Amino acid sequence: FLSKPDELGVVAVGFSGGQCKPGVDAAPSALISSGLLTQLHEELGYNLNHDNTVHSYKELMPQIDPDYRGMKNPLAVSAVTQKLSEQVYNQAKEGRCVLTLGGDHSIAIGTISGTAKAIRERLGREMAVIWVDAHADINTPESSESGNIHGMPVAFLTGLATEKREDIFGWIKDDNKISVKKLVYIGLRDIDRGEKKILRDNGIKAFSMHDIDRHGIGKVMDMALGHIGNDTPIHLSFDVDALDPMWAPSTGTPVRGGLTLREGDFIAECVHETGSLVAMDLVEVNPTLEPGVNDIGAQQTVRAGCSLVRCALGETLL
Ligand code: NNH
Ligand code: MN
Ligand code: MN
Ligand code: MN
Repeated sequence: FLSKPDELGVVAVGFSGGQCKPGVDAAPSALISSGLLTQLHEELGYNLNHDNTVHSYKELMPQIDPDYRGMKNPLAVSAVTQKLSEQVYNQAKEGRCVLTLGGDHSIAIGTISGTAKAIRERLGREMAVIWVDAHADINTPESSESGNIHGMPVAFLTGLATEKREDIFGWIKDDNKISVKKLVYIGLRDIDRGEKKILRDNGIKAFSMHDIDRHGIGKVMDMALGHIGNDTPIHLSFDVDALDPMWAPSTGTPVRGGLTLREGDFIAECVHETGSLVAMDLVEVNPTLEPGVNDIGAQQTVRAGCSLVRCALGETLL
């Protein structure tokens, strides 16, 4: 194991400023109320290092936050992710695997920048990222059609997007970044035109739903982990919208034709089996979007999210 096997750092991030729909900030409380942390402690045996707080970072919110280079809420997202980066870094540098419960996917700017730096310092290694998502989230501010920063985290984390202003992601330094060579996507099926060009031009490894249909999830995981290489620290960033809306309907941008819950769990299990997991994000659960009757969609989505996390942390290990 590249992290202490029985310890887990937990950061709960109630933040929704990376996109326009309220409610994704309620996910950490919903996941925790449904028993996730208790299960991790009592059933999987982790010692949890958690401040028992769902952070909303209200104190960091600017009074006015005008669009900048087309980005919406740039000051807020930058300030929150910078603070989160430090929280995750502090956990990871102690050798703990770090679980972050989001929040929208913009928070990965904070989590990945924090782990990347801690892993460099602690292990002298560059970490890999497995990004499981219907979307590639690799827009630059200029290529983005929406201006939502949750569609841009990978661009800032790889240095494909940069900004000098310290208060708008200029705080992301080289030691916070990851290489495009160590990035692998799984589950893609809704990629913007500009993103397709970025993926092609940079030769980024991506397994779309088409690849999963063709090869099956087992072969795809062999190829994905083969690309990363043995013994490479892995940060798993899991957007719940990678799952088909049948399993995870309560999310801001559902896209049909996604992973079954079992395929999602399998991805998480395979990452666990490597022994190289150093951090996981679970993002984009929005329990206030309820397509079903009586909360059923939200409950289902929360349960799916809990399952993904437990699988990544070793639940199904015999
Ligand atoms: N690609 C779109 C954008 O940049 C959608 C991103 N939405 C997501 N990403 N949910 O995971 O706005
Ligand atoms: Mn205890
Ligand atoms: Mn995403
Ligand atoms: Mn997505």
